[in-house]
Amino acid sequence: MKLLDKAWQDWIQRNIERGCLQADMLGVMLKAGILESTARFNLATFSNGTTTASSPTDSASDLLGYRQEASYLFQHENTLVTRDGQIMQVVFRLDAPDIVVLDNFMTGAECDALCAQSASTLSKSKVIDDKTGASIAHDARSSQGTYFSLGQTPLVQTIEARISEITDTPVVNGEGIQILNYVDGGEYRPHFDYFPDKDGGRVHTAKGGQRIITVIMYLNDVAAGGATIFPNINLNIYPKKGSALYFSYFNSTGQVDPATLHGGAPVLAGEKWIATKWIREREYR
Ligand code: PD2
Ligand code: ZN
Repeated sequence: MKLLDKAWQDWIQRNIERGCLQADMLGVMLKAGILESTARFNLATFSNGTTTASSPTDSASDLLGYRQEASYLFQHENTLVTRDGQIMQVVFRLDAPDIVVLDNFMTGAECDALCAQSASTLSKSKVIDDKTGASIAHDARSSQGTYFSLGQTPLVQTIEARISEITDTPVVNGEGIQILNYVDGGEYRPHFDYFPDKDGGRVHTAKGGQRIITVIMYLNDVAAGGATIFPNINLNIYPKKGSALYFSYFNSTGQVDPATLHGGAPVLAGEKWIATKWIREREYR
């Protein structure tokens, strides 16, 4: 997120001290042409802790050394309606790490179509080698996967527009949607989605910067197992067809949140299909 210049930072602090309402200040900032996401972010950051947004003191993120910044996403309504008319419900939120689950992010028909359009191009999933940045096969990841390029099909465009809207990030900051299929004990052992601060990571951050947000969309119901697990905070999110898991892990100082360590637990019965969208700091092309 973009920090505003010193004059705006001082203006925010001065007006908070004078007792101005943040809603009024937001109005002034929007009229001045500041993007809403940037305005809210700066209001939360420069209001001397007087913001009503989250500022936990003993979260896993804090204990692991990540400074959680207030997020305004998903704070206000329980039901979201995206511009294309999809009605979704916020059914879970955690402030630090910043995790939200939305029900009905996609329709059943969209989930089925995405799986059908991917089935013929699946190949063994790989992981990134920390040292070289190369993609390599590894026991830690036993799924089959494929990618769509940005905007590849009308359905992909619809989903990408929805993701852009709920995350308040430009479509062009997203990597292409990845589809994963797990069967028979298939899993993805705990890892971070952000790139390591090592040579192998820098190969990837050179374009588009760091990954900052992940959205995992569950494309089917799984008979047993297959939860997305966050071992540092003992959280398990179970797949539910059409629902989406959102988590973010990057702050304005460039820190990444180690409490977002996560994995895909083994699928014990049936199969699991997901779509993953990773979002970068900047345009990714
Ligand atoms: O399949 C999952 O639940 C899962 C778990 C961890 C997917 C990813 N990471 C991912 O696609 O990054
Ligand atoms: Zn992951």
